[in-house]
Amino acid sequence: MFDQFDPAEDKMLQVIDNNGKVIGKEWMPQLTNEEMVKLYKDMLFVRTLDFMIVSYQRQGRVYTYPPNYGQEAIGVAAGAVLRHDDWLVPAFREMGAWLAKGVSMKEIFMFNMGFEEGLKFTDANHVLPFSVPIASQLLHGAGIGYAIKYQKKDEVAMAFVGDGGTSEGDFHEALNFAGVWKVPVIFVIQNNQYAISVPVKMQTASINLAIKSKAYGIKGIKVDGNDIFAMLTVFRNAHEYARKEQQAVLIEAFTYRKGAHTTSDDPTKYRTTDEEKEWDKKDPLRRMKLFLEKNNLWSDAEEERITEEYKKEIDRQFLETEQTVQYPLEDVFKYMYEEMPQDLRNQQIEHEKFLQWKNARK
Ligand SMILES: Cc1ncc(C[n+]2csc(CCOP(=O)(O)OP(=O)(O)O)c2C)c(N)n1
Ligand SMILES: [Mg+2]
Repeated sequence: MFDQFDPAEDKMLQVIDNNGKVIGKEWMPQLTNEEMVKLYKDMLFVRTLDFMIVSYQRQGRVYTYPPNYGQEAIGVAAGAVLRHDDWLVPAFREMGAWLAKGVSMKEIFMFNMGFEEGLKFTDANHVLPFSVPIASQLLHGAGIGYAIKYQKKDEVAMAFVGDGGTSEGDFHEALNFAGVWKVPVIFVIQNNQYAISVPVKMQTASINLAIKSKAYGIKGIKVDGNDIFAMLTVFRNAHEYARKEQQAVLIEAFTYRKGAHTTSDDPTKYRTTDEEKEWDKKDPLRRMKLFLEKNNLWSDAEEERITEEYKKEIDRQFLETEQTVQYPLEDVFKYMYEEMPQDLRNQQIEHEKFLQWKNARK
């Protein structure tokens, strides 16, 4: 696979076109009808959850949130390939993979409500916390890969980053380390065309991002990130290669962030509606749905029914989270140090006095 899609020739692996027609038959992953429908339902679930979190944010019930809208195929395909003991090293926009690894909706809600407990991931095995310091997680991923190899474990690490993250030193250090030490790590760049308002052409003069693999002596491939079949094929191959050959891989998943960078961003300031419309045609759910409909595996009625079910369950869990989380003031002060230093203690006393004064005024 890697040889047939040489990043130097700017080739991109695709299986279905914008109308859900199979154009790369030899790359169609082996799947039963049920598995295909499940992949679509997983993407639909991520999209529904994502929209609902944005709406909770607009109601002032969660803080800043980075939407997954348009990028659902990547996280869902990753989740379908990662095994229980494999390591997921997230950035902050791959919800399908988090859910598949066992991160709960409540934890996602809590994190976005500002609670550190949201990162405990009680039922998820080998998942690192979401990483906002761009690209820093890749070094952790490379280190985990080294540990896997050193301890001779049958595991693989998958580490995510955005297109903007490829301009960070951490990205290059992680790939260099992984190349030299030959570690089983799959680096995934979600190239969603923007780093906040900065377009990808301002990040690099390279013809694509996958080609950066060459400088580090590892395999690299560019894949249509809005084509779930293509993503699955590439992840399956990369997983097997990383595991069997004990080598790192770089995957560029070519996609588009249909939503805002975060809920505090306004993309109309830096991109055109024409561009957005072009990418609407490549929407990952739209394409997969057209494919399923052609094969009589899906219908609008089914979609409507199941979306309502999802919404009810998401809302139920969100309300439960809202009702159970508590925010003791001392957490703000106690979180940073094992033993609180005196100046912080003084701040806490001062703040408590302020609150007493404030409450007395009510
Ligand atoms: C080291 C660092 N620098 C700057 C920021 C501020 N920041 C947050 S997201 C972002 C853009 C990231 O773009 P990209 O890597 O393409 O990921 P995307 O948000 O598109 O998924 C920046 C600059 C940060 N979080 N960390
Ligand atoms: Mg980006």
